[in-house]
Formats: sequence, C-alpha cells, structure tokens
Amino acid sequence: MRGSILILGLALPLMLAATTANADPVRDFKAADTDGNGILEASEFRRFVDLRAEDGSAVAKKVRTFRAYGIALSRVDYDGDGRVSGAELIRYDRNS
Ligand SMILES: [Ca+2]
Ligand SMILES: [Ca+2]
Repeated sequence: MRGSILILGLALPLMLAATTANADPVRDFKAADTDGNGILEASEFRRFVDLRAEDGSAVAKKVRTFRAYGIALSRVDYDGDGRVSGAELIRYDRNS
C-alpha cells in the first residue's frame, strides 16, 4: 500500500475496490444518485460515502468520521464541476 493512501482523499479507490462481496459500489452509486441523473451531486456524494461506510469500507468510515466529504469529492472531481460522475470514479480508481 502506498504511503499516499494514508491521505484521506487519495484513498478513495479503496472505497470501490477493497470491499467485501456484499458491498457493491455500483449499487451504492445508484442508491446515492437520488435524482437518477447518473452524477453524484455534493449531497449525493456524501450519501455515497456513507453507504460505502455502512458496507464496511474503512476509508469511507474515515471520511465520514472526519467529515472530509469535500476533500474526498475534490480528489475525484476531475472536471471541477463540483459533481462526481461514474466515469470520474472509474478514472480515479485506475489512476491510483
Ligand atoms: Ca444525481
Ligand atoms: Ca465532476
């Protein structure tokens, strides 16, 4: 594990990848995307993190504990529009 993983925002890929079988990030994404537009707005992204935490993601739990949602969002929001698309989550996962 890289040292940078210790930085909360950089640890986001673990929310997607290093989870148990019952923790489905796609399901969580759809559950968090309450308006169904395929993009997580800031409030929806917080819900997504909370769902990941409830699914047992240690990283998501840390983000929730420290209320570091904004930091986490900024790390994965490549185009800077303040929202997170599925493509951005996948891109972040691949680049880390
Ligand atoms: Ca949405
Ligand atoms: Ca974005």
